[in-house]
Amino acid sequence: MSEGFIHPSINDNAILCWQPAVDGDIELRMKYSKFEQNDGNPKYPDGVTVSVYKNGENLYTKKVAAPSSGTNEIKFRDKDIKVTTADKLYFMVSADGNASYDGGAFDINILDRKGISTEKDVAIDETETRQNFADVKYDFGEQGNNGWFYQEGYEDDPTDTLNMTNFEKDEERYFDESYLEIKRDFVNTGKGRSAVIKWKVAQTGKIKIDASYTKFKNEDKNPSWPDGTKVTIFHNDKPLISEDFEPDRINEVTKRLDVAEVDVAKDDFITMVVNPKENNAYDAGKYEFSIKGITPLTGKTEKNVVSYAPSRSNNCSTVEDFNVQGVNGLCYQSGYYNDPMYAVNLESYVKNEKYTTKDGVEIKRDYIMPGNKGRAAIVKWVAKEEGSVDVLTTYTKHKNLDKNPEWPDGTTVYLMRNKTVLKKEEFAPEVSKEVTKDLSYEGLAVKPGDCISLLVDGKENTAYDGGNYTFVVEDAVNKTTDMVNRSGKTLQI
Ligand SMILES: [Ca+2]
Ligand SMILES: [Ca+2]
Ligand SMILES: [Ca+2]
Repeated sequence: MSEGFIHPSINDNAILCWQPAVDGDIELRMKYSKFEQNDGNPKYPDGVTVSVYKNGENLYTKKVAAPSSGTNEIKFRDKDIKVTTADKLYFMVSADGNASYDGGAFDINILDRKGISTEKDVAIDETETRQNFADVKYDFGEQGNNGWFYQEGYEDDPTDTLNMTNFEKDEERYFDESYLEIKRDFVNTGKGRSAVIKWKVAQTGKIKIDASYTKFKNEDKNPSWPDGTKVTIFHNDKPLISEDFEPDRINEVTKRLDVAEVDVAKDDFITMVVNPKENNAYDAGKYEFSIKGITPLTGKTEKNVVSYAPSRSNNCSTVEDFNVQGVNGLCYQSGYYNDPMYAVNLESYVKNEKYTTKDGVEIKRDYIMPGNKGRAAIVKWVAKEEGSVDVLTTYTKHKNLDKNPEWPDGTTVYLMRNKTVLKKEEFAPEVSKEVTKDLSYEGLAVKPGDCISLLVDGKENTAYDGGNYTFVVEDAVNKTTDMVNRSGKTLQI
């Protein structure tokens, strides 16, 4: 018996024994490889029997033949064994009829499973309606944030996985003693542990998945030792796409694992599993993993709140009319794809002051801030009647005061009628001055229900993307008829 070898004799079983250090729950993973035989009479070796016992209780028994070439491998896994320090686990190899070529090797892993948690044990904050838009790059943080979980797994299994417990806030990483490590854009497998990044589906519908994995170079002293990784994207337990990454010594290798379309139900899971294969040497890599909804967002829109009552006309002003959703035809929304018709009303409202979201969208009567991962901030007005209107609107980009002035990437601002772009302006992240641009459009023909939107897109990041805006619509024909007493006071125009 040695570290990599175990051989029974004809009269004596070979036995390894393990005794728990503390009372608790353990997971046992056992592999046994039966080495090949080279007997003069290849029919003679009769293999071995491998057994696992907890004290006198048999947990597993398997007959393993001696192959004439290569190895025969068996695996046994028990995820939940209760142990006390008085218990003993035995791993036994018996020679059976004869001990000819009965050599083999154990690989035994015992994992402490006390106090484990899974995605089922963590409540996701659903105080705002969660949408099928998520991106590890932006959402990375505590377990459950925007539906994401960072876990350890075993081989390719996406379902039976455990939350990593050691979240190092300052380092922005999950890390454990097996060297399993997950960051917002970096992943390393652990010894015998797969890295699992899992997202809980927010709403029933159709989504697309954008994912990629970049395998770093193999720089091991023993270049033939690393065995690469296997990366798979699952919908629940069903693999959608899988790629193998060889331990390339010369190149970093990037492969995409995109899924163009998949039907999902609320509370399903979309999971990336990075399997270390047999060892985790030089398994580190970069990754991307994001979800985008295809079917419409969940929530209320202008259709739920805007009235066409006779008291309303083709006039509005955010400064005058800022209020609950729908008042005087105005809605304060966020959405994706730079499409104001792919948007929903913001839900969190501080009376007479602002609308906000947890991920940073903010709209006031004169201030607007977009969200990340493509979440635009939108001020939308719905036309009351057919006619011609003047849309008077400006946007003022605040100064870029970021410590790293290279990082902010500015905004793009659109004026749109329904899905059509009427005006578009780029705002660079200027460090020295505020920049105001006018996106007004005079003499715009509208029909009842047409949506006129000021849309602010934060681009790749939303650093210093806040800006002031004005947004006024005036009926181009009946300018004077409705200037008074819309909101109970006289307008000073
Ligand atoms: Ca034998
Ligand atoms: Ca590996
Ligand atoms: Ca930006």
